[in-house]
Amino acid sequence: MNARISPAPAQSDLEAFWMPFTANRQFKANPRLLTRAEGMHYWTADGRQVIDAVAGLWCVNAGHGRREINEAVARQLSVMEYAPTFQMGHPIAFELANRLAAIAPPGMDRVFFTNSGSESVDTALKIAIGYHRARGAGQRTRFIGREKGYHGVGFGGMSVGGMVNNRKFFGSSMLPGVDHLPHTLDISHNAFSRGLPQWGMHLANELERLVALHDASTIAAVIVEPISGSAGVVLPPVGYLKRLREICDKHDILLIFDEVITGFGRVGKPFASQAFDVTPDLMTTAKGLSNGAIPMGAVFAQRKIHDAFMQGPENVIELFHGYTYSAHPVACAAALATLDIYAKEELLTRAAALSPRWEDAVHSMRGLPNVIDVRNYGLIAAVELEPRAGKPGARAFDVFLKCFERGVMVRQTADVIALSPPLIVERSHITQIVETLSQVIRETA
Ligand code: PXG
Repeated sequence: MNARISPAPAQSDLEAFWMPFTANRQFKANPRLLTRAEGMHYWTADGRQVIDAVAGLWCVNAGHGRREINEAVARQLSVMEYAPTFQMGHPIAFELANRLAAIAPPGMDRVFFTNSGSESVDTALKIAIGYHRARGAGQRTRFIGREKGYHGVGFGGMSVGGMVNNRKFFGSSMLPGVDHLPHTLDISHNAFSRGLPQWGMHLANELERLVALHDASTIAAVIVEPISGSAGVVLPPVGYLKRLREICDKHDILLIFDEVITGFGRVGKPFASQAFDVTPDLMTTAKGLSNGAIPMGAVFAQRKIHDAFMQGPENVIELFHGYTYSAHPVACAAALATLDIYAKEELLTRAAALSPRWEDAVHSMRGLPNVIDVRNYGLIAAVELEPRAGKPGARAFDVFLKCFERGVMVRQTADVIALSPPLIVERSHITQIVETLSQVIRETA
């Protein structure tokens, strides 16, 4: 059955795995090991049931252990475990691209496959530069990202991202010519907003300032997350994304939405761009695309972007980019089965129906000790805590640990607790998550 890890592995058994984005020494002194998952739950190595309030890492949107996905993966492995997509093709890659195009925002019906969000971001940045070059504007190479943005950990994504810790350790080893918009988190104006904050649309006008500084003719694209997840859930003020779109259009700058977190139903529509009625030129996705079962990412492009590359001699490769595992057949099988589940269970719109109940539940935490903000949209929420003096992140980390001990897995970044449950979440789960978190916050000085 399940690969069991012994309930109390020796410290030495944990040393070889250098864990990502983890306080390795702290973890290995006190490991939190997950060994089984089904539906809304994980089970720990010592047999405790833990409710998953973050869909793994914002990816298991259809819940854990989905039989249809597992069977599709097993079937594909037995038929053809691998086939290249460089100068070759296999049918389900085309089927998947068509299925994705059918749920995509208007006109975004060309799909480039990757294996992760980070790869999707680097791919989109390269397509943006290549697009301008193909149209005779090869000097447009600059990118505008945003403070607090998270676009993965490749050099491209790190450069346009705005998470200080993800940047400072790597010095100046980043893409040249990148500038950043200000972030839109302002608790002094927007604390405890329900849904999108009313204040802050004008922050989009900072793009005009950056265009004036660098000149539009040097800028390839603006990249933002419609809602930032990793930075602790940062919402776009009402009207903000539309304003970014207008300014980009005015200056012939491409707009890239990084929907790695917001894609595949998280905000009540298949994609955030549909929820916010703003269509980008390129859209990066991963995570929920394959329900986290097999790694996969995809970049959606407006047809005009794709078509700009389709010139010159027909025997010449148009885009010098791709991965050995682009459109890996097993990942395609997992994604197709995932899309079937999303369609059958109407999961890509379920968050819209649940979000009023979700909003009420999470805002019940207003007034608890040290809670300085609660923010929400779709099936996303964040509770921000007052940092302990001189110890940023310590209070929220304690809350994260205690929640896990009490059977609720949440995410913590700095002093923010983020929630993003699988889209199959029921009312009783929401109650359990919020009651446990509330109790823990009350007990955590
Ligand atoms: N873009 C966005 C918007 C993301 O959220 C990536 C790109 C990179 O994806 P990969 O697949 O390369 O990791 C992400 C990843 C968190 C958390 O808890 C968020 C991510 C990853 C890990 C943790 O907020 N997002």
